Amino acid sequence: MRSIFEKLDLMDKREIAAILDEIGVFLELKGENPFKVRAYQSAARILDRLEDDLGELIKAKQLRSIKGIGAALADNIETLHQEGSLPFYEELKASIEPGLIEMLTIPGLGPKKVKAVYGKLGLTSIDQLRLACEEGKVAALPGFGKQSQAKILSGIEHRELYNQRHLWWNAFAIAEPILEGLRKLKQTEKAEHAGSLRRCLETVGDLDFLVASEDPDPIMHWFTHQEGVAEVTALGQTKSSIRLESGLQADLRVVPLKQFYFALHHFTGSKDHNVMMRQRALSMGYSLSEWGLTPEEGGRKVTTIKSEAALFKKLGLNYIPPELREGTAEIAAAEKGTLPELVQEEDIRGVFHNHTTASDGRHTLEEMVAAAQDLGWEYLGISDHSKSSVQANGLNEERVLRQIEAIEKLNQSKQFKTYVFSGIECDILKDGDLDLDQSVLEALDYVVISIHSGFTQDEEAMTRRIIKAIEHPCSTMLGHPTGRLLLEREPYAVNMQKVIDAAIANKVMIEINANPRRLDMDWRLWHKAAEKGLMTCINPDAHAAERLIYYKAGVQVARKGWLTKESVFNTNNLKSVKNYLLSTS
Ligand code: DGT
Ligand code: CA
Ligand code: CA
Ligand code: ZN
Repeated sequence: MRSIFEKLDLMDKREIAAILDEIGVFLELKGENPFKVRAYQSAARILDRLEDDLGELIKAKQLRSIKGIGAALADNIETLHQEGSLPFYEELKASIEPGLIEMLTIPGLGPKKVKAVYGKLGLTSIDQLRLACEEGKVAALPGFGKQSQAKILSGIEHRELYNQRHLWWNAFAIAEPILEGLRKLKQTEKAEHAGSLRRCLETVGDLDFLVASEDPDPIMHWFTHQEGVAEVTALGQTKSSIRLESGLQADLRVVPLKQFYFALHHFTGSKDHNVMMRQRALSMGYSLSEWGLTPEEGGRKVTTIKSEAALFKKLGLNYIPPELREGTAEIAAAEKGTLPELVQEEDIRGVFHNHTTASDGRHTLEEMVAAAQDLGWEYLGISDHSKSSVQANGLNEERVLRQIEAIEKLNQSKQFKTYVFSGIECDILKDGDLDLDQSVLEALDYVVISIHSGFTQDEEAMTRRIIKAIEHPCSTMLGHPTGRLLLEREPYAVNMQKVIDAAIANKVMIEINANPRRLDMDWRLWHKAAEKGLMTCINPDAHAAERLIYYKAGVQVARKGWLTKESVFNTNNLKSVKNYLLSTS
C-alpha cells in the first residue's frame, strides 16, 4: 500500500513503469485486446530505460513524441507522475478477484494461465488452485499438462518460503560474502549494502546491493551465476534479482560512480525516510531522486557528491546514520543539530545476562570468562536460571550460594583479567513474586528478572505481575521484557508503557536482549523511554561462549532506538559498575 504521504509526492519513472507493467498484466488477465496489452508493456520498458528526466519531458510536452507512447499512455503517465495515482488503474485492479492477483505471484504462472484456471475451473484463490493441482485437474487443462501442474504446485510451496522475512543476523551472514565478492570484481569501483540490512532492521525482506561501475555486464553475470543462486528472477543492465537457495532474495543495482551516493541513499531507504527527504528537497526548491538533485526552477542539476554526508549537507542536514532512517524524527533532529551520538560496539565493556553449564548453558564458568576476556571485556555477569525453570536446570538457593563462592574464588585467583559478577536470571512467578528467597537475592551482585512461564495471562494481569517484580528491592534489570521470538512467537500481552514507567520509578533497567531472535525491548520504544530516563543493559543472553558476540545485534537495536552510551549501563567501567551494584544490592 502506498501511504498518503507518498501520494502527495512525485512518482518516479521506475514506480510508474511498474504500474504500467501491472496494467498490462491485468488487461491480459481480463482477456483484453493483445495490442493494448503490448502497448502498456512496451511503454513500461521505454520508461524504465529512459535517460531523461521525466518531469522535464512532461513540462516540455515531449512525452507523446516518444516512439511507443501514444496520447492515452502519455496522459496516464502524466497523471501518475503528478497525482501519484491513476483512477483507471485503481478501477481495473478493483475489478479483478484479489485471489487472482495473488496467483500471479506464483513463479511460472502468468496472466494467461491464471485466466485459464479461473475461466475453466472457476478457481479464485491459491488454496483452491493447490487443491485442484493435487486432484490433477490443472494438468487436464489445454496448454498445461502434468509438468506444468507440478511446477505450479512447487511454486505455491516455495512462495510460502520466499514470502518469509529473515532475521537480520542470518541475512547479514549471507550478504557479507556477496558484498565481498562484488568488491573483488575489477569492474567494481564501489559496493555497499542498502535496504533494511544496512538500516539494521530486526528482520529483512530481501537483500539490496549497490555497485558503482561503468561496466555492469560482468558484475551482473557474477551476481546471477554465483554459488547458491536458485533462480534468476530478473536480469538487466541496471538491476538484477536472484533467489538464493536459503529462500532469501537479493537485488543488485549498478550505477555510474557519479550517481552512487544518491542511489545509495535512495536504496537504503526507508521508504518513509525517502518521502520525508524528498519533501524537504521540494521545500528547498529541489527534486531529489536516486539520480541526483534537480532545481525545480531550472538551473544545473547537482550530480556529483562524494558521500552521503554531502547529500544531507546540501539539504541543510547533519549526517543521519542508516539506523535512524526510519522516517520518525531524524530529519527534524538533523536540521536542528540534535541527533544523538549513538552508542558503538567499542563502548561495551561487559555484559550481564549469560548462562553456564550450571543451568542450560553449554560452557562452564571458566570457558565463558575466557571468551569474555578474548573480547577484551572488563567484566562479565553470570546469570543462570532459577529453580522454577526446571527444564533449564535452574538453580535453587543452595546452588546459588555455591556459585557465588565459586565466582568469588575465581576473581581472587586472578586467573582472568575479566572480573566476574554473580547474578541470577530469576523467574517472575505467576503472581509477580520472585523465585528465590530474598536473603539469597541480596547475596548476589545483581538480579535479572524474567518471565519463562504463564505467557497466556491477560494484559492487565501480566502488566501487574511484571510491575510487582520490578518493585522488588533486589531487582536490577528486566530480561527480554515481552518474551517475543521474532518470526516465531508474538509478545505476550503486556502494557509496555506502564512497565517502562515502573522501571524508571524503581531504578530498574530494561535489558536489550541481543539474541537475534529476540531483540527485546524493541527499538521503537527506546527513544521516548530513554528520554524519560530509562536505562538499558545490552545483554547477549549467551547460552554458549561463542554467542557472547550477539551483543553486536543489541548495539544495533540501541542505535536504532537513538541511544547514547549514557543510557547503556554496560558502557561504564568496572569501577563505576561495582559502585552502582554495591550501592543498590
Ligand atoms: P525489506 O526488503 O522489506 O526488508 O525493506 P527495504 O527497506 O530493504 O525495502 P526494499 O528492498 O523494497 O527497497 C529498498 C529501498 O529502496 C527502500 O528502503 C527504499 C527504496 N525504495 C524501493 N521502492 C521504493 C518506492 O516505491 N518508493 C520509495 N520512495 N522508495 C523505494
Ligand atoms: Ca530489502
Ligand atoms: Ca529490494
Ligand atoms: Zn531468559
